[in-house]
Amino acid sequence: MNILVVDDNKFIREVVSAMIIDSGHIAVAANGHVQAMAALNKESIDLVLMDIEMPEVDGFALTKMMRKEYPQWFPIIFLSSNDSEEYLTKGIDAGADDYLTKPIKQVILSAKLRAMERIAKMKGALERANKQLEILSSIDPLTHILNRRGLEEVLASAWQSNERQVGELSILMIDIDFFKPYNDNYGHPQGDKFLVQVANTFNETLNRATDSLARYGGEEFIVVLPFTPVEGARFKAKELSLALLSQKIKHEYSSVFPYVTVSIGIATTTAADQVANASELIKQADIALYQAKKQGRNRSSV
Ligand code: GH3
Ligand code: MG
Ligand code: MG
Ligand code: MG
Ligand code: MG
Repeated sequence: MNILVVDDNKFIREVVSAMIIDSGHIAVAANGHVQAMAALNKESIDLVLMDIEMPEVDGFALTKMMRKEYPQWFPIIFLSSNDSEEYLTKGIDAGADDYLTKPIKQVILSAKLRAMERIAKMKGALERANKQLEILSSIDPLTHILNRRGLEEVLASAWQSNERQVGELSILMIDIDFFKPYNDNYGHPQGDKFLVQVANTFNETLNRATDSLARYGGEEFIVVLPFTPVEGARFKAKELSLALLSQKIKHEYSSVFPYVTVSIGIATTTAADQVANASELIKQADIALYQAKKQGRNRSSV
């Protein structure tokens, strides 16, 4: 751990720092609130050992200041020569996690550091698990692409940068043609396998880092194309349907083609136009998709 020792007394800073180093940690010393806050800003500090009696800002106030400025928790342990109950209570209430008295013994400090390190590690594991959950909640378990929730996040941020940068933003809504008869005849498990294949094919065909692919519904996909005007979106739609078609996935029950095809609805917005928000854009793509279906499927429509 990187341990910050805050004490106005140079001798104590040195003695405590030596103990920290002996316990296998790294010591960073600060003589008061200015140096302490600067250290927190500059380096990654895992734990703070805090003196109480200091000129200008005392340890209680500095602890409160740290808790206010840094919402990310790190352990703060008071190290004071005052062993009164009042000080201990005040210290814990100011936001500290433990209270030790000076002079401190190496073994005690070392043990307390180990205990805090254990808590900090648990907190780290919890944060990583939360982050993993957050990611998982945006992913479709079947195809491993973004789900509807993931799409909403991606589209919201694409929408925001579109407004700021006055670029153009397009989306494609892709629906598989005659997928119900595909399922009914080849079986649902085969239908699922096919959906995975579609997702993989689309993913491989999308080569811009800014483009995103999501599973919007059962057999509906949405592609978000930032910085892409309508001509680009049309081109991308063509590319995606050709990529799928080139795989020649047999579909004897399709009325348009002996292979699986898709219909695509395209919607584009610019900074100045009439599409009010991201869900409006999806609505327009849905209308365009309906047109493509009505016009005979295996095509795209704006
Ligand atoms: P259209 O050409 O008009 O799109 O006809 P369609 O048969 O594809 O009709 P629709 O778009 O309404 O497709 C709905 C069908 O998609 C119903 C169901 O059989 C299939 N489907 C939806 N979600 C899943 C899924 O998760 N797995 C599988 N295997 N099939 C699904
Ligand atoms: Mg002091
Ligand atoms: Mg559908
Ligand atoms: Mg439909
Ligand atoms: Mg369909």
